[in-house]
Amino acid sequence: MQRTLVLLKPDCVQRRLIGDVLSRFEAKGLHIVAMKLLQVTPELSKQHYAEHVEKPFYSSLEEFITSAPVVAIALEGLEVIRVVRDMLGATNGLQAAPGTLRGDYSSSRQMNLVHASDSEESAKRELDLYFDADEFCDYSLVLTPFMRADDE
Ligand code: FUP
Repeated sequence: MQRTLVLLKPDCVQRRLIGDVLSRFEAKGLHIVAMKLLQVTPELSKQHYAEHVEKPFYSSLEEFITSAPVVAIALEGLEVIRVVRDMLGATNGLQAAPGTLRGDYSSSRQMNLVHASDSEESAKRELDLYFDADEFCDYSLVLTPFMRADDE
């Protein structure tokens, strides 16, 4: 079982697509174990996008990610890091396949609606950035026996 950090970015919040995007994760059977609306500060942006801070596009990226609140979500599931990245599609909405979230809702490289961790290492680092340990809810879903077999 894995956990991943998902951010519904300012474009998602402003375009009132929170419900649509969340419903895709729920329909897929992923387990929401933490969730909150928050304002990303320039400091948090620099921590989150540490690998991009020196890149030419960083100032524009920081301006965007701090421009409105985001929804931070911790999702749990089998192979959830890869599953969610596959659901998002390519980084650039213009290249993302139809049927993926970015393919269906984004026509931009920057305003691509949703962020998701890309490895176990980044998932742990990013979950720690957005959530305290006591913000994770430990509960089971009554429908789990209808979502996957015991040996999966
Ligand atoms: P991803 O892993 O899909 O989130 O994409 P990257 O880590 O490559 O990029 C991080 C964010 O920077 C993406 F949301 C898109 C944004 N970006 C720009 O705004 N401009 C660029 O030139 C490249 C990436």
